[in-house]
Amino acid sequence: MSDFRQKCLGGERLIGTFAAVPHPVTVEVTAAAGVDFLCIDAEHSQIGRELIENLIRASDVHRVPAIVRVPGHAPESIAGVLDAGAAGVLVPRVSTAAQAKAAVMATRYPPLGERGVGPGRAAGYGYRIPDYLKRANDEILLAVQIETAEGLAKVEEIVSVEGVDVIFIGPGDLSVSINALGPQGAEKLEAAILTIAKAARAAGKAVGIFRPSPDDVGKWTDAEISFYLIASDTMILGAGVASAVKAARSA
Ligand code: 3PY
Ligand code: MG
Repeated sequence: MSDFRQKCLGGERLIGTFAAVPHPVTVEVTAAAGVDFLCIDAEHSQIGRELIENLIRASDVHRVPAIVRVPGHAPESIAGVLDAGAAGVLVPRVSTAAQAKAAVMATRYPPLGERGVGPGRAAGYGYRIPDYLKRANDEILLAVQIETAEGLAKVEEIVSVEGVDVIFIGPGDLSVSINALGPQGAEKLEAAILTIAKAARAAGKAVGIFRPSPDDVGKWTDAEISFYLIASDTMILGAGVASAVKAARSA
């Protein structure tokens, strides 16, 4: 098993961020800055399939595992990023056990799943297929997002799906889907997050969450959430520039 997957499954706290800027320089800078992993966001950024491989390569320069949030559930987009060398996938908007099972099938080679064999970067461009086949099922991380009202209602069936490693909570979509927006919805949203985290832990799954800032990581760690995506390169860049400019203006 890869160190990365082992740490995830063991519930070790891991801190990463989303890569949303479609350029390898940003990924290289982020990877060098000390994250435990990063997640290339192909769902909500304009990062296309051809660029993903170079972004993974940029992360590899600093030996930082790069997972990819795929745009949807299509097995071919999951296979494409794994062939490019991603350390795992984050599958958004998983609302049923059938969708979670399909993600397992797309991520694992037979007999565990239905991933197709090909000469991609992960398999040494075809020169190391047998070696890659031996280790891929063991090394690749599968995280699925629960972030809809349906997913919340069906949480027990989703967390029971064998082969899912991390249940990742998307509070933004969840708050919209269950109508828990803004400060008035905070209590409802928190209860939903805790319901998902508790069910996932009871089923032996690691739990992850997106947080826009690191401020409340301690609180969520107390709820046994261990896998964090904190903001994104665009959010951190904007906040850093704003704070430097503010400091300079008040000097
Ligand atoms: C959400 O909050 O909806 C997310 O998907 C965060 O990653
Ligand atoms: Mg979301």
